[in-house]
Amino acid sequence: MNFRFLHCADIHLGKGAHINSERYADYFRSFAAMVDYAIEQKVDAVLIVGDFFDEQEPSAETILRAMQGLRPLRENAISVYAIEGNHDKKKRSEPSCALDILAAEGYLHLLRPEIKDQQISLLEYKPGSGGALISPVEGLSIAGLGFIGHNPEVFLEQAVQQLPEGNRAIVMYHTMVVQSESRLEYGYCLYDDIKELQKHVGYLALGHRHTRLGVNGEFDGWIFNPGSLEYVNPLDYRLPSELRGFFDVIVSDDSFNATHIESLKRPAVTVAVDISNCRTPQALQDAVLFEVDAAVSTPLIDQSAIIIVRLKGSFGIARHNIPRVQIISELKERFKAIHADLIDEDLLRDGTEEHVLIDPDALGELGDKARSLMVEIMQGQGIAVGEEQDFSDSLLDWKDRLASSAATPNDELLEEMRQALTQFTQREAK
Ligand SMILES: [Mn+2]
Repeated sequence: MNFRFLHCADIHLGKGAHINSERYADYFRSFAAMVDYAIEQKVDAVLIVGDFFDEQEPSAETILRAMQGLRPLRENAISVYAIEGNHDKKKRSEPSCALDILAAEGYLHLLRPEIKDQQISLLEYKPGSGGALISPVEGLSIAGLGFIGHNPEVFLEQAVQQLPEGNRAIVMYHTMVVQSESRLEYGYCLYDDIKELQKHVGYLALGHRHTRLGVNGEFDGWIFNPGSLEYVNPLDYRLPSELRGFFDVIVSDDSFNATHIESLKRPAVTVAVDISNCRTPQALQDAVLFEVDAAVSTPLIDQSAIIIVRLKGSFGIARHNIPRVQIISELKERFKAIHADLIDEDLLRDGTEEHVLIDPDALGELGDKARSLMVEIMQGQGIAVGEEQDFSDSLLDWKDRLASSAATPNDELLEEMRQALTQFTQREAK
């Protein structure tokens, strides 16, 4: 067999728009650099394992630039296979999402399974009519599962049973695999629950976790996660750059040989500043600027790096007296930072955690938690038995839709909502 592909995930196109146009462009630039690599190396395919877009409803500009980014692959006949992630998946109340636009224009093949009554079906993929299973070359299958929040391990097992026998298989799945139950969160798989599937899956291509997994043979060497291409969340910046990138994978008759390639990204520095002895706002500001000056070299200044300051120690002044705005504008001015931020370490639950409530970018994760909580409440109350997940997704989609519609939703919208939600209440009455 002769097949070579790139495996990437969590591109988050559209991110950074609220910071400035340059930061917004960074995400496209990082993707473009990977596309250049794909063409130079003449790979056969690129796999995008979820969260290509940062939002469910990317702006028209973001969709346009995504198309520009994908076009060279199309021109070079490099196939692109994509699945939805939690950030860019189709809303339940709508028939299609932004990825469907790209698929309809021939930029990528969107693999999407059918899920009905808690049963997943992998239909054979046909351009124009969808499906989740494709064989790009004889003897090899690619299955795309997307993001399934609730009990992802159950759906993975169901999907694996539908893989064609005799073929080697790549399964694309937007989920995180963890070793211990204490790390388990909504949308994650516990390794013990899926390790038997190794017999049937040659390469489990993951997305969702923004740092790489699989370069050290973790999880018996068949599970790979490339990490995001760019830094996505504020706490990402402090981690080494090489943890994020994409895999270059050569499939041979008896193995998947994956090499992790670090992606191009905006340089970032995180500077920890102990402010225990600062008694005045001015002293605090001086301490921050002094430490940053020591940590940031001229090349970093020339590249307009991202500068994150983490305040440590017990404060000599009240938190609300910290001159945040002033410090951030000083950092931008003096060190030409494209983006600067102050993180108050004492407010972080745990310095090593990836999800922090004060992080505005973690709102997506918070949405996931809301879903999971809603499911638990429904299960406890016997509401929509067996369809708790679907009902919860549906309710949250409607909440979003109503929030973005006019103050008083029109009759048409209300009727649509009635139809979408009635199925769940009827089930309960049975
Ligand atoms: Mn994700």
